[in-house]
Amino acid sequence: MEVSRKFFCVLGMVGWFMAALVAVGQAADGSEPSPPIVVPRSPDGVQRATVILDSYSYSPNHLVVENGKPVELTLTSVTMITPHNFIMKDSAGSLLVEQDVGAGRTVVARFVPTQPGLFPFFCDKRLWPMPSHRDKGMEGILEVK
Ligand SMILES: [Cu+2]
Repeated sequence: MEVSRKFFCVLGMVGWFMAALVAVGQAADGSEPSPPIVVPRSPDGVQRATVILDSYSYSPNHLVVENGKPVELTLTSVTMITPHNFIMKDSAGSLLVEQDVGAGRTVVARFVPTQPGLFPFFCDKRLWPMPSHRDKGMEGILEVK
């Protein structure tokens, strides 16, 4: 009797903790769509932009680049603990970027778009049992013209 009461008490606390985790996850929800940023071309022909990664957003989250020209994205994380990443792939396989960005780190992702179109990028990190960062709004669009 005593043992089972303790068991249910612990079960109740775990349940409460899970609910609190989910609530915190949802409170920090989503990035607003930012206006499209046309990425400028440097004299060396490289299209360079800086993207800030936070929990749970990319800023800017809509980049416009020219097809066939190299792109260099400086990915800067401003989080203290939470790791993020930057994933972009299209079904045809013309674009594949998978870049981890540790908390507080800056890394550079380089690629050359070979096909015009709209390519979503996103963070697929997740702290189980919470939704993925993408589900919480951490995504954006690369527009190749
Ligand atoms: Cu993330």
